[in-house]
Amino acid sequence: MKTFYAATHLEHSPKEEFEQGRAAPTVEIPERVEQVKRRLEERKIGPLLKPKAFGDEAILRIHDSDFVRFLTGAYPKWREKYWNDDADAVPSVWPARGLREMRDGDIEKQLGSYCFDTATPIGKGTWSAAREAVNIALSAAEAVHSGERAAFALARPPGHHASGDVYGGYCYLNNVAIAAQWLRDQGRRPAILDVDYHHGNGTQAIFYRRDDVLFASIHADPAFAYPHYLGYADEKGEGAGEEKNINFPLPRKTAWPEYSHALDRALKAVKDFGTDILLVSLGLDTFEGDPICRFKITTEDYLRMGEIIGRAGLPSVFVFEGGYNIEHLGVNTVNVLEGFLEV
Ligand code: SP5
Ligand code: ZN
Repeated sequence: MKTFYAATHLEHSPKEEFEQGRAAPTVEIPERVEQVKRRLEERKIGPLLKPKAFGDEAILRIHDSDFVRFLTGAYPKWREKYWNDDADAVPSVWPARGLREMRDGDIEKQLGSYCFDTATPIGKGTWSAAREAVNIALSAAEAVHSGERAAFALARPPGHHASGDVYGGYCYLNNVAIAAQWLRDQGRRPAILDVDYHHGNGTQAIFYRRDDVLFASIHADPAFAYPHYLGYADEKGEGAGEEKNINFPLPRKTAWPEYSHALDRALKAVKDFGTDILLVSLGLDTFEGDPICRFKITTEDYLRMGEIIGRAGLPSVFVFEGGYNIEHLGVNTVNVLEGFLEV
């Protein structure tokens, strides 16, 4: 299996995020991707390739141009306002109910309007890393579109929490959605299976009213887990998109028997959709040892997860999302890919 990787992500290295009432070191760090890269090299499951440079058109099929323009210039604008400080850009005020939703002007105003949490800082290298992550996802999609059985986009920052004009959850541009749209534009019929612990609210929002891309997500119940405001079972799509959005919210401490049941149901929906290419939002934060999550998936289970996905018999594009147990992240990730390849 080909893996696409670029070192650009190393420059996206936020210092802290804000949650539970305080600033804390972020868990979305460069070492995540570097661990997976090392494990891939160890296991020799295929070449590590540099991504191709795709134009902005593919991004603009999913994201609003004002949003992309904002992300491109946010850090310089922040630096210009706070020239005597070196902190990353994080919002501190939001246009909640009763306030005006204004997206232009002052950088503080823009941050609150485009970002939905306090965990997604914009630093010096954030835009170039997010931009390159898109190239990585598109390169993997192109490889599979051209006939490979599967490919892996080893990219960060992740993408599934970002929608057309809102970012958050460590995500800026929605890599998997951009890749799915690109595949649509090549005439394919893609489905997205999201196995990250957190609901892929951005991906859901992007395709919610559409009948040409299926979104199925297995995640921690938002009644107790991030992102809290989306990902419930009654969200089934709207208008043309009716029944093309499927959520499987699961309780705390979910282990393999219950998880695999949801996975089977999700893949059945993927097949019934007439999918001819599968994109997997591959988050490994369902792991029993994840520092910020509460599922009980084991290292062994990830092999089985890969096998079950492989048995769906679809050309598959794996796009890296979350997963924060640095020590086990490499093995867990590559286990999914090896499980897939064993089929
Ligand atoms: C891509 C991805 O996995 N994004 C996840 C973003 C989650 N950000 C906030 C999570 C807050 C969880 N806090 C739990 C603390 C337990 N000590
Ligand atoms: Zn996650």
